[in-house]
Amino acid sequence: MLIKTQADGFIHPLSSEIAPQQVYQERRQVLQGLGLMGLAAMGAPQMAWADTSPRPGQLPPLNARASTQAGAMASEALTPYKDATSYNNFYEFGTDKSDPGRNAHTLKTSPWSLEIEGLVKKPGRMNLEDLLKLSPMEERIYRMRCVEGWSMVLPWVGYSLAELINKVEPLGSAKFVEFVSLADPKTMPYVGSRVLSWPYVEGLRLDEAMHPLTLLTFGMYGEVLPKQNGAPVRLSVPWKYGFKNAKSIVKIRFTDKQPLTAWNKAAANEYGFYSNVNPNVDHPRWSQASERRIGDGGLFAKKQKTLMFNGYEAQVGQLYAGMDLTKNF
Ligand SMILES: Nc1nc2c(c(=O)[nH]1)N[C@H]1C(S)=C(S)[C@@H](COP(=O)(O)O)O[C@H]1N2
Ligand SMILES: [Mo]
Repeated sequence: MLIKTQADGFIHPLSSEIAPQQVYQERRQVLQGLGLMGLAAMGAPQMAWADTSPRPGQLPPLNARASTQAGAMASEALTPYKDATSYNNFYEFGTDKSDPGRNAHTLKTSPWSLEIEGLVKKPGRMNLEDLLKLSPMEERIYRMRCVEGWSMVLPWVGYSLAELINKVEPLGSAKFVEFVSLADPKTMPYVGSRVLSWPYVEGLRLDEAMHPLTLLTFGMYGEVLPKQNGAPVRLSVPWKYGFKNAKSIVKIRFTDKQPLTAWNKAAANEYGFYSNVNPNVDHPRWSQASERRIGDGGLFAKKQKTLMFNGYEAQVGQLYAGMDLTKNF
């Protein structure tokens, strides 16, 4: 079944129809173990909301117009859930890929609120419960390409960030959006360490933030986001390197100046503001021409070619018309 979204006109298959059977089979076994089978027909994305892990609040069910984009995605297998939750970057919990999965349990995701500030008509604090209700949830299957050379294919759940931005009404002077992650040294053991400056900050140009593909994300694999993946709310910007996807966001600020981001502060020559996936621009210390898909047979798996804009050029290329993307990396 192909579904055409009202909002963006992209045609796309639902994840439950793309997902290799064993992926959902695996989830099914977990749910069976928890005694939760029978709550919904297997295969329906809503199924996995039947999860007993502590939740920040009840997430609404998925909207029927669940969306992602078509093209190459349709043939790609989802990254196994266990890889997506045990191989992470979340430096607040350590710099090793296995650290977030082991340490992020201390993150307190409830109560949670998001502060909206800066150049908007309606600044203020929104609690998570209201944020969850702001717009219908959609499932979107996105590739994620980390700057370190690996990638995943993940079924995210959320709604376009544009929905929230429209609600708070940016002023004409707003040109950029800054995203600030929680920085709580009591629950995040590496906040205070010198690997990055804290809090973790990321940013987008306003038109990038408004693009329908930019997803304000509350879940993945039909469930509430695991803590190591940035619970209770994070970004998913599929055409940019993974580090643009700020996790556990507590503040969104509208500005007239390009935000100074955590990675840009740490190494400006390595991590530019735009950070669009561009296989033609090497990282100063390594090539970006190819990537290793996590879950595909480990370190020995064949690498695959990285695509311009991570494969989303048709949707987002226009945002950068006339820009030199080797200078604006
Ligand atoms: N707050 C915060 N957000 C973050 C990071 C981080 O260290 N802290 N790491 C980024 C990087 S480098 C990547 S690749 C993605 C990884 O997301 P995942 O663990 O859900 O795959 O999160 C990004 N968001
Ligand atoms: Mo990354």
